Amino acid sequence: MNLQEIARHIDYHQKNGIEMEKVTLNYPSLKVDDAYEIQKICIDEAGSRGERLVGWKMGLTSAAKQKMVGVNEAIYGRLTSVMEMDSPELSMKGLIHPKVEPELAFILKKDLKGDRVQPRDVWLATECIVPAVEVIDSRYKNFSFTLEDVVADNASSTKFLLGNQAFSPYHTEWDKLKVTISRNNELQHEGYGRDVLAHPVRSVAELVRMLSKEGIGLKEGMVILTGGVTEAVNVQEGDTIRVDYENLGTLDMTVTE
Ligand code: 0L1
Ligand code: MG
Repeated sequence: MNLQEIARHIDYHQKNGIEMEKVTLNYPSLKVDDAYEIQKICIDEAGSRGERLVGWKMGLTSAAKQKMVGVNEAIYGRLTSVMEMDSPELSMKGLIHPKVEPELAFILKKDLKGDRVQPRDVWLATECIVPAVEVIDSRYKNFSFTLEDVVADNASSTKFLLGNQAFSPYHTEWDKLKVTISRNNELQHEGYGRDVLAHPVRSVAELVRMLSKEGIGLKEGMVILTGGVTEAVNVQEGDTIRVDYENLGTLDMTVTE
């Protein structure tokens, strides 16, 4: 099994927004570690086109999301500079079947590394927390995949929007924050910060511990998407999305051609 070749295949479909068959159909013996290696090779390939690694995401951090896609563990993916939206307009160009989900993003002021990192280390390393929206768009047909497939496809990472207002990590009890997501003025889902691995700070700590297996860590200035606070919502051209973060404000997104 040639991981470089599989990565080239996935990178092509990611870059061009074209759907594909699950890679595990042709490579049923693919292991999760191989899939993370493929993910890394794809991002190196994107790096050779000028994309910079700006952060990381945790995915499948709630029991509800794991059940929805039939995968039993949290996963991580890499965020690059082209994924960061600089306006709340999401163009459907290059997207296949996007979904959006509310997130809480941590922005770091210190590096974090090691297999024993605890929430207290994360607090000391966090500059601020920002309400965010993630756009996921699996390259697999029908959004259907195994754990190995979704890891190799960079945890469906596609775009993310950070709110304009950052908050001190000590501003509120993030696990008690209620978040709702509406599409075209109709409530779709609601959740609480605690739906992300009991507390979003735990998601960052878990990410650091997972990365330590690859011998890497998080760097100062990076953005960490901690995981969907609610289920994801399908979007199409013409939709408007509003995410309400209780007393921390709202984030709006419009979906265009
Ligand atoms: O961000 C997420 O939780 C999504 C991870 C990948 C699974 C999916 O595409 O739904
Ligand atoms: Mg997410």
